[in-house]
Amino acid sequence: MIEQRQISDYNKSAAKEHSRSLNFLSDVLEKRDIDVKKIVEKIKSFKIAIPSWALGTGGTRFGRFSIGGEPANLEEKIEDIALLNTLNQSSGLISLHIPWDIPGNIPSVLSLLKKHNLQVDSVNSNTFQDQPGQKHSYKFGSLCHTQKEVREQAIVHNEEVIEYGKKLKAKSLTVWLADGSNFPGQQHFRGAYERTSDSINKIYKKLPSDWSMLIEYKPYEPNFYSMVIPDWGTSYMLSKSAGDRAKVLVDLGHHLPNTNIEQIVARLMHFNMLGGFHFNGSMYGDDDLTTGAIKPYQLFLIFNELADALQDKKIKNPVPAWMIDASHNSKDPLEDLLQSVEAILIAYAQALVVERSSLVQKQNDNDVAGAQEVMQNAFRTDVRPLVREAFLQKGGCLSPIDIYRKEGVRARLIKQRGKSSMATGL
Ligand code: PSV
Ligand code: MN
Repeated sequence: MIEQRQISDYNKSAAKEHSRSLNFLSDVLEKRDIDVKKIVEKIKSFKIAIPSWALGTGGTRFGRFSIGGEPANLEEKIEDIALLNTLNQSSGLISLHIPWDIPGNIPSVLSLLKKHNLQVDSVNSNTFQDQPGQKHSYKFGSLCHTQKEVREQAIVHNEEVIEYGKKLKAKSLTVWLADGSNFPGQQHFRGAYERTSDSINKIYKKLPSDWSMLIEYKPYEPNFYSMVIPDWGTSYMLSKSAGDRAKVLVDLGHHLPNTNIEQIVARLMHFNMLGGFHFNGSMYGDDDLTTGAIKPYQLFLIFNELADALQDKKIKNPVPAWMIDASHNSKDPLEDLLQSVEAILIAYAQALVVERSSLVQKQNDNDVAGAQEVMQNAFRTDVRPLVREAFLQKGGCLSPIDIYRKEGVRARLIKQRGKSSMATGL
């Protein structure tokens, strides 16, 4: 859709303005003793997975408004992700949800991925919906179900997902359960936990030895009285009982309003238990809005904890698997994803310009106002030139969303795929 030549032409036209703002920022940061080159390298190495289900317009229970030109199959989804990655060179990973995106022809999917230099990230199982022809229903739960046959069906599904993942060279399985209850008394809490833990342990045993398992929590929705895995503590306990390669996955939208997510992140990193991360933006709950659109300061604070732990030699937690988990119904999904990737990298860059030793000093001295100054100084620094420089150095575009619009990509996709093509997903 967009050729390398068009990207270089765009970059040439924006080069002067970019160097002016980068030089200005470099001066500011050098005065703070911050190594600009190192930061750009760190931004360059940050890779975010795009979920195969976020490329179409999302819907709500009140309706879905297709934008047109949506990818109708996995191959077209891969093409869309390739386009995003051509522009920002930071989103070369695809996360698949099965059975929404069953890879029909594995060799051709693999060669398409190779052609576009993309890799498969975590594979996700789906036991929150019934599929046509499925023997047992998940209406009253899956891995927690009171009936053994239902639990077994859900376990077998997870094993199938692992098999697909092995063929596609994935290295982790993400498990998110909708299991829970809507009314007090409906479910025996301890029994439901025990059955879930037992099922997860069985799935874990089927994981290849170089795989990890990511256990995602969510406080409510689709069940509104209780969820079997409502919080990071439950994910943590389930992981501990499954084995060393089971870890917690934090989805930003899966917290009650005003939860201190950055503290959860710090705690999990401290115990080497943060395995994965789902980015999205939220006002109230699991709103699936664009990352950073509503609470950019919170996103920065979360990155501050991640960056702090990642540079601390005492912390053994490897870099978590980053993924965007959003799909909105009022935007072009590709524009939404470009904005999310950029917002994530900006928050990361802001965290990298925190004057860390000064912050630690202020914390140790109980200099409350001083510590706040350090944090806000970093947050209020316009670090966008660093992110643009990272795009540029990797062969991407200085402004992915601008070129996407100028080249009229959506109109061309509609022409190619039709006005009513719909992507699979929620
Ligand atoms: C559930 O709300 C969730 O965050 C899980 O990660 C699912 O896999 C995904 O959303 C489905 O959109
Ligand atoms: Mn999620």
